[in-house]
Amino acid sequence: MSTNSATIDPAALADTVTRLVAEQPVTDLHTHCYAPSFGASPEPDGLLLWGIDELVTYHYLIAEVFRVVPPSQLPYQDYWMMSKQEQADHIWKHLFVERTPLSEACRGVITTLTKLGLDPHDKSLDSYRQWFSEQSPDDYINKVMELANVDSITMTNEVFSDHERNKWLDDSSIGDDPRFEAVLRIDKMLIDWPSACQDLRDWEYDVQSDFSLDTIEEGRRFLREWLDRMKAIYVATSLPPEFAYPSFPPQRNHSDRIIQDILLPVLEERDIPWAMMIGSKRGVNPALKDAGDVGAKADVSAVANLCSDFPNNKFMVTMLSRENQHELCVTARKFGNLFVFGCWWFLNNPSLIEEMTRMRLELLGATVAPQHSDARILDQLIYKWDHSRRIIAKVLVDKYRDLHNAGYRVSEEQVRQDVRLLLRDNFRNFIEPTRRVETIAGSSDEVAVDSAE
Ligand code: FIX
Ligand code: ZN
Repeated sequence: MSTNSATIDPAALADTVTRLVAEQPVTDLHTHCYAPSFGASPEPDGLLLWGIDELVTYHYLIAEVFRVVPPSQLPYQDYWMMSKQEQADHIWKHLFVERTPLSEACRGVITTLTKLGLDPHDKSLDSYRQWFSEQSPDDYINKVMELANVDSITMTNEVFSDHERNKWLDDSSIGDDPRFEAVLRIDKMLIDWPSACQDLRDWEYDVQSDFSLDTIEEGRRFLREWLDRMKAIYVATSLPPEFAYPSFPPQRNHSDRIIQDILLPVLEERDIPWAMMIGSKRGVNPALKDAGDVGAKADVSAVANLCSDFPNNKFMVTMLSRENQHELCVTARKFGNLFVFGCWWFLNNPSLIEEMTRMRLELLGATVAPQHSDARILDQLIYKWDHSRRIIAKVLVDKYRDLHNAGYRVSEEQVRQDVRLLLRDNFRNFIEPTRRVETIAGSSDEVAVDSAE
């Protein structure tokens, strides 16, 4: 490989890599943040959540406050009856004023406030509320994207939510904000086909849960129409730990038929990936609502079987269990149509991000997307990326040091390229394979995604 810039002095390695990681804009490939055209909090039906009350009532923090003030002292239903501001005051008091905000989700609020120029030590939320009330959501998005150095926010667009679906139907330009890209999220089709079928029939697609008649063609029509309406860059599904392909026993819930006959043919024809987020167990404590889910170990062979049986399809995969990560990396060595991404949900903690990023670089080199934010509240982009960037930089420094000890010097240009691939271009190239990218050798290479090891 030829390089066109001087090699980095080992003494300057940590500072240089940390700076280059901070400077690289990131394409955030999975969030739950919405463009302001979908309405913004505190409007009751606004889908863009932002501001101090949303930040403090993040569902990660709801789970944490019930460890400190258990339901024997504050019953779940009493918490849910409170106004958003009362909930935020309760969480602030117990997790931030009366205790040290040690957990990752608590630290995230502190980082966010500090980076916004606010002192995070206030005992009351009132001054923060005042500051946020002076921001307009539209300009504030730009400020957050600048602080987080995020160049594009990928939404999660829930077609099976009536509320969101109606917004898309009512306004054909709702998805046109250039800062945001859409993703068609279709969990219900794979998890509860009879109910998804009923919805599709209500929306005038002629589908039957037993796959008779025109079900396949009509199911495909549904996906095509919504991919077009949303201009979706991929289709996403969160799947339980029991997810299997082929399913066991076969035919139990028709998921094989949906995958083989409806979903993958449409995605192949459009050259759009299917993102599988595997390992979420929903509603283990339903009283906690969104905070009541857990993760569990899944079977990675489902991923291998899909990648092998559908070589013309592209699969993006993240798994929720720490125990699945090594096997997933090894599987990705075998299939060029498998793209590993992110440290999802309960794995989005410094110790686990570090372990996973290290393992991925060792097994897969710079061919993954090491992180996505999963931000639900816009402001969280600031802390999620600040925290993750520091860890990614730390791991890269170690890897370049190892290379140095092996007798190899990296240049600043090489580091810049690695970081660009990790934080943006690997994902872009995977979803858009004919895109041309500049390499450090100065050539313009067409990216291919279908080469197996
Ligand atoms: O299914 C998902 O996309 C999950 O990321 C969320 O539903 C989950 O609640 C979450 O916020 C995780 O970070
Ligand atoms: Zn998510």
